Amino acid sequence: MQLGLIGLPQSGKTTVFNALTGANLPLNMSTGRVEVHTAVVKVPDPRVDALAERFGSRKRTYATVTYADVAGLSGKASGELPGALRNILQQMDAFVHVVRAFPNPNVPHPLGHVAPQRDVELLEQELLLHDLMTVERRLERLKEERQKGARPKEVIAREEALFQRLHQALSQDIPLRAIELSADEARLLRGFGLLTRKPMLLLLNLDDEGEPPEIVLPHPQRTKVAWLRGRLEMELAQMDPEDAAYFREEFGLTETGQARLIRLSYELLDRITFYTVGEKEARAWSLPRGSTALDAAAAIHTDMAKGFIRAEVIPFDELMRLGDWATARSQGKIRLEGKDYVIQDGDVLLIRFAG
Ligand SMILES: Nc1nc2c(ncn2[C@@H]2O[C@H](COP(=O)(O)OP(=O)(O)O)[C@@H](O)[C@H]2O)c(=O)[nH]1
Ligand SMILES: [Mg+2]
Repeated sequence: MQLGLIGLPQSGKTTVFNALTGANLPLNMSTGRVEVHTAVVKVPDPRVDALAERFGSRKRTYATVTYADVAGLSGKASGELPGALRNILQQMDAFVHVVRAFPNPNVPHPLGHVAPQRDVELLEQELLLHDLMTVERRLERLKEERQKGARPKEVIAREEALFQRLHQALSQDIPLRAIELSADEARLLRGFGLLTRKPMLLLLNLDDEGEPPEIVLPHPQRTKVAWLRGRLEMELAQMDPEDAAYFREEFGLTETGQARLIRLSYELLDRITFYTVGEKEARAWSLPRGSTALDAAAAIHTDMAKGFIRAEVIPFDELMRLGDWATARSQGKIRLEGKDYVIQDGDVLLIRFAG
C-alpha cells in the first residue's frame, strides 16, 4: 500500500518523509523535476506486541505501508499535470497532503505568505481539474462508442450515466472521495487513475511550537486532518533514542508523532488487520475490508488457500481475556468458519488446511 506525500514546494514533504521513515534525504532539493523517493515503514501495532508477549513469540511482524516523497506539484492549478507526475500520482493508494503551517523567514513560501486553508484548496483544485479533464475525455470516448455501436448499448449507457454523475460533482468542486459509489461502480473506475477518489490525509506541518490552524472542509468524507512538528520530528527521528526520549518530554510530545501518523495513514487506507500467533511469530496481516477467510489463507500461503479446510477464529480482545488458545477452545470461544466468512478487523486466525 503506497501513500504519496504531496504538497506545494517547500511545504516540508521531504522533512516529513524523513520523520516518518527515518530516511535522511537532503532538504530544499526542489529541482523542478518530477522525482520520487520511497521507503517501507512498519505500522506500529500494540496488538502484535500484546500477542507476542502473551504467546512468547520469538518474532514480531507488523503490517507495512510505503511512503513516497513526490516532488513536482506546482499549485498553479493549470489542469495539465506533467505526464510523469500523473503516472506516479495515479499509482498511489492515498495521499498525504503536507500543508505548510510553519513560519520560517528563511524559507520563502512559493505564494508569498503562509496560508494553510488556501494551500489546501489550491492543491485540491489541481486534483479536481485533473479529474475533470479525465472524465471529460471519457465522456467523449463513450459518445463515439455509442455512435459506432462498439459495445452493447446498455453497457455504454450505464457507464455514461456514471461519468455524468462524476462530471456533475467535479464541476461543483466536489471531490470524488466524497461520493457514494456501488462496489461495481468503484471497480469500473479503478483503472482511470482519478486523483480526488483517493483518501486524503491533510497533514499540517507545524513549527516546534504553536497550535495547528483550523481547516474547514466542505467535503470531509474519507479525509483526515492531523498535524506534525515536521522539522522537530525529523531531528528526533535522527537522534539516538535516549536523547530523543529526553527531548520528547521537554516538548511535551508523548507518543512519537511518527507512530501516531503512520497508524493514522494506515487507517486511511480502510484496510482490516487480522493476526496469526504462535511461539515462532506474532504477525499482523493487512487485507481490503470485505475479504474472506479464503483471501486470508491466500495472503499467508497459496497452499493454505488450495487445501483450505476451515478457519478457527477468535477476536483479539477475547483471546487476550481468556489467555490462550486451549482455554478459549475448551470454553467454546473459538469459532469454526468456512471459506466465505468475512474477516473482521482484529480477528486472530488459525487456518486448517490439507497440505
Ligand atoms: N521552521 C520549520 N521549518 C521547516 C519545517 N519543515 C520544513 N522546514 C523547512 O522548510 C524547507 C523545505 O523543506 P522540505 O522538506 O525540503 O520541503 P519540500 O520542498 O516540500 O520537500 C527546509 O529548509 C526545511 O528545513 C518545520 O516544521 N519548521
Ligand atoms: Mg522535497
